[in-house]
Amino acid sequence: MKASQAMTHSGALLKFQVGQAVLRTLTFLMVVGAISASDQVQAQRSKIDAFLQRWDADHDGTLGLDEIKKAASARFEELDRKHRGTLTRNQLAGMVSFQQFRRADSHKSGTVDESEFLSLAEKLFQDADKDHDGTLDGKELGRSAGRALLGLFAIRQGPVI
Ligand SMILES: [Ca+2]
Ligand SMILES: [Ca+2]
Repeated sequence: MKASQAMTHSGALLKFQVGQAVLRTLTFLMVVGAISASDQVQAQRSKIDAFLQRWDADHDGTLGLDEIKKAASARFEELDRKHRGTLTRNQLAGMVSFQQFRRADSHKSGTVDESEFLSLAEKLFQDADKDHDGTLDGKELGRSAGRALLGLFAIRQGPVI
């Protein structure tokens, strides 16, 4: 074998080996990605279940508007640590979008009071109630509109901050 041929050969072999290593790494990352995605779905599921169980006062396995309003009222009080009766946009950061906040702030005071917060929860409840039966089941809570509602309670997909 000539020197140049040997070089080409080892170059090709090196490329092949690098290719194999990259492939292995990609496969590994894909597997890890799939596992963590299903972990996240699992974590999300158990958060929804925990939320459902906590607020399902009549134990029918779903959340009605009155149950959501109770949860929202408790959430408002939890967030309003200084008992001002209002929440600023900063206090709701990461839970509601800017647009949601503006829409919720019907008095245009720059803050959201408890009745405005409950109206927002009611609106999100209605958006999430896809079959319009007046209650939210686990499936409806897991959809994007359901997750928007759960966002008020800081229960959302992905890491909770
Ligand atoms: Ca219920
Ligand atoms: Ca429903």
